[in-house]
Amino acid sequence: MTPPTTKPLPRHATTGAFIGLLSVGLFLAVAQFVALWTGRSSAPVLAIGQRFVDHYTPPWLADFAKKQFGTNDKAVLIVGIFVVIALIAAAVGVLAMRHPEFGTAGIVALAAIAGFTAQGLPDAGRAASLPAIAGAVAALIAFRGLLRAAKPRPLRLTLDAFAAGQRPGKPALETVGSNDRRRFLVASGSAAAAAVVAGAVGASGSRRGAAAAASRDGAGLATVTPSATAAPGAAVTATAQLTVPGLPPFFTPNKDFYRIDTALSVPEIDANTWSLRIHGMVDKELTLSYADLRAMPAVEHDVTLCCVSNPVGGPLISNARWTGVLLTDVLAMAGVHQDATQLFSTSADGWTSGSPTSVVLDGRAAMLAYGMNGEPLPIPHGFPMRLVVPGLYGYVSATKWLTDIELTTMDRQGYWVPRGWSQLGPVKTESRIDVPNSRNPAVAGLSPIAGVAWSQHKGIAKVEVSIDEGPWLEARLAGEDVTDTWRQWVYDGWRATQGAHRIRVRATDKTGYVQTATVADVVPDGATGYHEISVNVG
Ligand SMILES: Nc1nc2c(c(=O)[nH]1)N[C@H]1C(S)=C(S)[C@@H](COP(=O)(O)O)O[C@H]1N2
Ligand SMILES: [Mo]
Repeated sequence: MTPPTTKPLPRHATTGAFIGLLSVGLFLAVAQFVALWTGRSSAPVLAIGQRFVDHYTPPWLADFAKKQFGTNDKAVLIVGIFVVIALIAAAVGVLAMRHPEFGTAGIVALAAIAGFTAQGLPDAGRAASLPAIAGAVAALIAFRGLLRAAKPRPLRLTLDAFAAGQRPGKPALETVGSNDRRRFLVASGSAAAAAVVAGAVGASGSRRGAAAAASRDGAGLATVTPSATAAPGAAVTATAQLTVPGLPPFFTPNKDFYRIDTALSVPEIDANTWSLRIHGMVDKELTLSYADLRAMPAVEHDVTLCCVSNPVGGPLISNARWTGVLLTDVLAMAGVHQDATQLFSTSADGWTSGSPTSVVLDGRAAMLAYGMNGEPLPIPHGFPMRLVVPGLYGYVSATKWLTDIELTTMDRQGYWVPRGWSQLGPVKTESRIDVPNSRNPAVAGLSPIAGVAWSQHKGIAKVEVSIDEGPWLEARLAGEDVTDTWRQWVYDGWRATQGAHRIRVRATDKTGYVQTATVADVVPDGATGYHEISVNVG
């Protein structure tokens, strides 16, 4: 007869893996719950993920992830971290069935990694390691309890049993029965229920988030006096909008505005406690509050923002009317030194960006923006304050959740520069075909071809299309709002015939430069080549 204490390994292993998963699940859930007070970014998975993004992602991997998953790359990373943690938890759980020290050590190690990582993040509060500590305490209690519950209870021996040859610590087969199973079910069920409740409440939002949202709701937007308005206003923008079904609106609604940043959890900033520091090569260092900036003369300006990693024909471009103050007005108060060649900006989450002062101070409407399309800056787009510089890609200019501006030289490198991207990022003259598309297909007969073209701060002079390798045909341009925005175009002379067709587009900017046909990747300074679509006319 096999001794009753040595249960067959599979069951043993399954129980161990289950205990490991449950303990770590409780760890993560309790940590998430405590992060309600310490900020979302201090929750272990987000903290570890953020650290990974900022420090351990080689350019090729970032590039691969972007190409493979697009803007879902963050979700993929978070799921990946969950999977890795779960696998380790299960493996350590199996080991811990025989050597409980492994389980204890595993939980302590996870807490140490998560705690130090959270504490090391740029926007860490003083208590950023608290979620990990609380999670570890809960997980250790659960782990010990589950382990105890999983072990069969030593038999209380009767004299009869003793006489029958049983010995303490060696329970007979029938004692590893329903009582023990019930005990384990109750223990694991309680742990699971606690994890679900803590996790669900913890995922519902944070105190910081609520404070940020409340200060945003209370922010309102200044009424901009026409004389201070840098944008020409509604009369002109009306002609900037063509009425072609399927063409994106001239102003991108905030909810549809593309979003790109490295933040796994959006910085949640209370405008009432926020401040902007301006320092470096200036006469007078400044610290400005949100109220200080809101009290300055407001400007409105229309700027089309685009991302350097937008592929030819891609969606990472949007247009908005920004409200804010002119950067030059703010910098004039600080007094920028002649030899300061770079405006280096930092966000609350430690992201950095550098723009040449020769660009931001050349008279264009570079601004500190707090309004977007008539509402306070949405939190994902940088509330309470961001930079917007017409003519530069976002990665070298458009710092969201801005907290710091340093006037310095070109020696300092912004976030993306050591990761393989160019230090200078002027927007390239580009064009895109939006119509026809799957919802607005080409039809036999007169069928419009339409899209957008952009060359921020230079302006678009001409757009041409070529059908089936034919000659370049000039499109009709919508009215120009300002040179800092994209410009809609339509070619309405195409008599489509049944069958397959290929359409290409190219733009010419107001400097006379014709968009290049040379195909270039997005790295290091923006994609080039003609956008080409194939259509089937049924
Ligand atoms: N703090 C912060 N600001 C940032 C970024 C970032 O990762 N972090 N990304 C930049 C990039 S690459 C772009 S293209 C724009 C995008 O701005 P949007 O998300 O409002 O469209 O923000 C810029 N500002
Ligand atoms: Mo970008």
